[in-house]
Amino acid sequence: MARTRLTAAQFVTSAASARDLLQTPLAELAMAGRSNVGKSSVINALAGRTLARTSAAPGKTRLANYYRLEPERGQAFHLVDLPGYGYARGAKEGRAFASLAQEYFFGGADAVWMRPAIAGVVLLVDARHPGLESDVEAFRWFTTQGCPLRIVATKVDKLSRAERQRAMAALQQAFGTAALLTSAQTGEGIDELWIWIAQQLAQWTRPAR
Ligand SMILES: Nc1nc2c(ncn2[C@@H]2O[C@H](COP(=O)(O)OP(=O)(O)OP(=O)(O)O)[C@@H](O)[C@H]2O)c(=O)[nH]1
Ligand SMILES: [Mg+2]
Repeated sequence: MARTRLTAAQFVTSAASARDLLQTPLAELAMAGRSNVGKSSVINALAGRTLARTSAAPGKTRLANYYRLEPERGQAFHLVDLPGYGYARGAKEGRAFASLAQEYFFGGADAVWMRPAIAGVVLLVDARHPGLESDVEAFRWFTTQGCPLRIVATKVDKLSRAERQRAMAALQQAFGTAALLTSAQTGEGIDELWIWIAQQLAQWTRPAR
């Protein structure tokens, strides 16, 4: 599979709170997952260049960061790097993350709609820790909304062959669906993730205003 070619890829803006979230006619592809799972690294792997800052210390991405990608074929869209959940070094900050993600997806604590701009959600889970409660909870949260979702297991380069087999089975067991195994380091699975993203973008229809 040839790598998806981009005619442009750039950082657009960071939203620190709900009122900074963008309202544009572009489709959005959201990257969700625990802190340190590798969201920013997967964004860089998808873009084929360093767009997002990564860090060995969890909680690097504290804002919703928007990146505009323009595939050679197909429509430009926004990749949205969301703050990781499960980062609790300071409960107040943890709550702020949670509420920003909540606002992003549902427009507020009591709202039930899914942001209409969302063409799909990539839920990243660490291949070394399949089936964590917070990941399963997030999975349920999205699926009850009928949101197109793909489970993407990260950092598979860290697994031995036997561990891969075990991880695949455990992921299937935890989520009831096959996870896509990826590595931002080796590029494994990134082309396949692009295929899924392109499908979601092609199926997405711009909401009527
Ligand atoms: N070996 C390996 N390390 C990875 C991979 N992806 C990410 N990492 C490392 O994992 C750490 C966290 O990666 P990030 O991409 O910053 O994670 P994040 O989910 O954006 O983290 P927050 O912004 O804190 O929520 C960094 O040290 C990365 O280098 C991978 O595929 N393989
Ligand atoms: Mg990040």
